Amino acid sequence: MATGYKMPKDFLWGGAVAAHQLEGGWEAGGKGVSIADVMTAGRNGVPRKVTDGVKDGEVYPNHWGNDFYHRYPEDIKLFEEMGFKCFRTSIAWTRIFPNGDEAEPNEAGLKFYDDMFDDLLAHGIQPVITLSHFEIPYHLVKKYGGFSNRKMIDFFVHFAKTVFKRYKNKVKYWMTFNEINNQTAWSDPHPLLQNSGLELGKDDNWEQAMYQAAHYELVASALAVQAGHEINPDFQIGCMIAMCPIYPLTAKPQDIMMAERAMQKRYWFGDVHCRGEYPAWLPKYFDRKGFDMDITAADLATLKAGTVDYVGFSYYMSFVTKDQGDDPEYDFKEPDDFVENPYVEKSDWGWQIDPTGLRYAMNWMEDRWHLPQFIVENGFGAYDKKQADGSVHDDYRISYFRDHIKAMEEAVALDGVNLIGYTPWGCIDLVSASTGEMAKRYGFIYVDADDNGEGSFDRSKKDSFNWYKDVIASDGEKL
Ligand code: P53
Repeated sequence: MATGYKMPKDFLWGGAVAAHQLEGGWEAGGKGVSIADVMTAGRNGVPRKVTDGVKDGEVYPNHWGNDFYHRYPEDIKLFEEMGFKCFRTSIAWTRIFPNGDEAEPNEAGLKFYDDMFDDLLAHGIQPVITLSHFEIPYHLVKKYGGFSNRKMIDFFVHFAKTVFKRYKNKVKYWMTFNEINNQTAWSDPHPLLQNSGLELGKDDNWEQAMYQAAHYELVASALAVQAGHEINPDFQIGCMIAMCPIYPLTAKPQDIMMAERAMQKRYWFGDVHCRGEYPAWLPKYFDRKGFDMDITAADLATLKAGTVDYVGFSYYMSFVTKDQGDDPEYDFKEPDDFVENPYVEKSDWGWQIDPTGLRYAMNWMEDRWHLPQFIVENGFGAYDKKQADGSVHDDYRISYFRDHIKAMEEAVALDGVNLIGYTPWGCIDLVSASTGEMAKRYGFIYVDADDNGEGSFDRSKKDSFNWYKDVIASDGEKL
């Protein structure tokens, strides 16, 4: 057993999920159709399909998730048993505004979260809430083109204000847009739809569309931050960044410059969220590319006035850039310009395992953004094997967590990073965002369901359950 550093008593140990990946109940209580509801099941290496509406004969795993909608009281008891201080989930936008453009919210949807949050609080667990986690109402995609349309700012802010007011005495920690920077990989239609509700055609300029959508999201986020602070000055409202640090290929100076540009391209979203300003290189880039952006002076003032209170981020892996040749523009393009890192291992899904990268990233963000940090996702997706006696021996998951928690504690104890909490991803097995599989499991809690939604959906503890329970009970010392 390794010994870690003790974390402060008020450190928020917990777990993380997102509504569309575990709730199921996709039509329950008047819920509308979200983009996740029109995504079919993919597989490792096989992308999910997006259908034009919900079609007969297709498999839509988010329609049932892990059935948390009906089973959450049992799950919350298990979270309490592990010692969770907090539970990160999202509010499914389509439970509150089924189409997204209604004036009045859906009371049944609001009531579902009231009840669930009350149950969490009764078990000593505080909810940590993401407003938009890959769950844009499908109607907003079809009618308005998602975040290609400035009107989306109003729809999002209306949604945010509605839930801020309703849960102002139940939720303190909020985040606006989940992994807003995943769409850096703009040549892939999947993140464009998940992040921004964009469905683009052959003739569209996908890269410009990504920057424009992200701009509207950043303005919407800044308006939500301001509104939230008016509704309850104690709110802590963060951004949510997918942090995968990007390393240079070698010590060759051009490789260093390439990695710097790659980091700028992946993390400018955080610069705007945290500093309220576009970084210097980006307007130059827009000019060079000939992007005619709709960014007004009023928008820039809004961004400045709506900076976030903390940096929420996910951490799974790191990347490496390839040799850029002698191009002085360093036009890094994700993911084409990534190469494999020979110094690290990979998961079965090719995600590079790099605990030191977590400590590196925390230092990098501390130096750049000077804000408290909250690790709101970290974890290991793996094929688990349930034994005849019902046990799951997931020592590989324990080993991933041990190494990453150790790196996190070093960043706090040795480097002075101000860290609020740690919520491992998919603390209970749920549907994978990228592949739609149930087989890519992250949980401490096993859910008996397969990729087609067959199974009892019964819950059971994996070996990692008791391991994480001991970590929390020892304030992170017993790893
Ligand atoms: P899955 C890509 C890269 C890093 C994190 O991912 C990502 C993604 C998009 O899938 O997503 C986050 O389920 C996301 C969660 C997601 C989790 O990481 O693809 O915030 O919704 O489930 C793990 O293995």
